[in-house]
Amino acid sequence: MEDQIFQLKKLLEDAENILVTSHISPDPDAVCSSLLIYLAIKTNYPDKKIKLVLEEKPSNDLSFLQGYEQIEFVDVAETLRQDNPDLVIVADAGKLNRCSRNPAELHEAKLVIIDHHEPDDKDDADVYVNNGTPAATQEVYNLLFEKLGWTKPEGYQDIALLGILADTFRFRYRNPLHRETFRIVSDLLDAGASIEVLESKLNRYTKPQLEILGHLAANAVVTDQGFSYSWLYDEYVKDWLGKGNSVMDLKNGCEIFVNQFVRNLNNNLWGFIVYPDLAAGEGSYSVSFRSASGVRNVQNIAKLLGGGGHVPAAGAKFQAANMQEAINKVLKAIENTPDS
Ligand SMILES: [Mn+2]
Repeated sequence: MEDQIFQLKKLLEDAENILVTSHISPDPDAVCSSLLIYLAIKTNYPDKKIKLVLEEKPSNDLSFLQGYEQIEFVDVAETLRQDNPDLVIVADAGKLNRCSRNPAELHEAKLVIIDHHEPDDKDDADVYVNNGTPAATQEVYNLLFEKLGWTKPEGYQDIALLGILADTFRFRYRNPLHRETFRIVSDLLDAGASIEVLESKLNRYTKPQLEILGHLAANAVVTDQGFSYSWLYDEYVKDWLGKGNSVMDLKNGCEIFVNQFVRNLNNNLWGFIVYPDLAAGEGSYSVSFRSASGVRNVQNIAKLLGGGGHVPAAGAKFQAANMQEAINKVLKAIENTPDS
C-alpha cells in the first residue's frame, strides 16, 4: 500500500495531461468516484491539464453535484486518440475497455485503476487500488483525503456521500469494511451532507417507470419453492414504447421491481424478472435475478443461461420463441442449478 501511494504520487507529479474516466452506463458511484478524483486533482494540482470524460450520461439526474457541468460526455476511445494524455485514471471499473463502447487504447499513457469489483478480469495497471470497499467512491475518498492528505474540493461531502449511499443501498448489505464506511460517513455528515436530501434526489421516479412497475406487480407469481418472478409481455413493451416512452424508463422501472420487490414477496427471498430485449431484435430476452444474502447463488443460474454477475444479483440475455418459452428456460435453468 505504501508503495502504491508513492507510485501514485509520482505518476501524478510527472503527468501533464490527465484523463479521468469511468464505466459505460455510469451509475452514481461511477460518476461520484470519477468526479471526486477530477475535482481533487484540480484543487491540489491546479497547473495540470485534466479532463473528466464519461461516454454516457447516468440514468439519474446528478446535475446538482458540484462540478457536474464539467463532465464531458463524449466517446472515451476517441478522446484518448485525440488528446493522447500521459496519465489515465479509471474509477469504478477494472478495465479501460469497460469505459467505452469502442476499443479503447492507452496510446502512451500510464494507467491508474481505482476499483472495488472482483479483481478477476482487470488490466495490467501501473497502479491498481482495490481493497474491496462497498463503493469505489469510498476507496477514492480514503486514498486521496485520508492516505494522501489532500485538500478536499468544494462540494466533496455530497459527492462522496452520494456515491457511498448508492452503491451500499444505504448500508443494506454485509460490508467487511463497515467501520471505515461509517467513519467516513460520520465525517461527511459533520461536513453538512444529508442522507435524506441526497436520497430524495436519487430516488426520483417518472410516471412511465411506475407503469412498468405496475405491470410487473400485476404479473407477479409467488411460487411455493422460495422464489417469485414476473415478466413484461412483448406486445405490452412494444405498445408502451410506441407511445413515445424510453428504453431508459423501461430499464429503470424494471430495476425498481427487482431491487425493491422481487426478494420481498410473502416469505420468498429471491426471484427474477424476464422482459423482451427489443433493441437486440425479435426473440431476444433479458432476465434479471436478485437474492437476499446467503439464500441462493443466482450467479450460477445466470451462468447457465449465458450470463453472469454477482452471487446475489445477476442477469443474462438469451433467445426464445416467445415469453412463455423464455420463462420456461429460466425455470429449467433454476431446476438444473445446484442450490449452493
Ligand atoms: Mn461501484
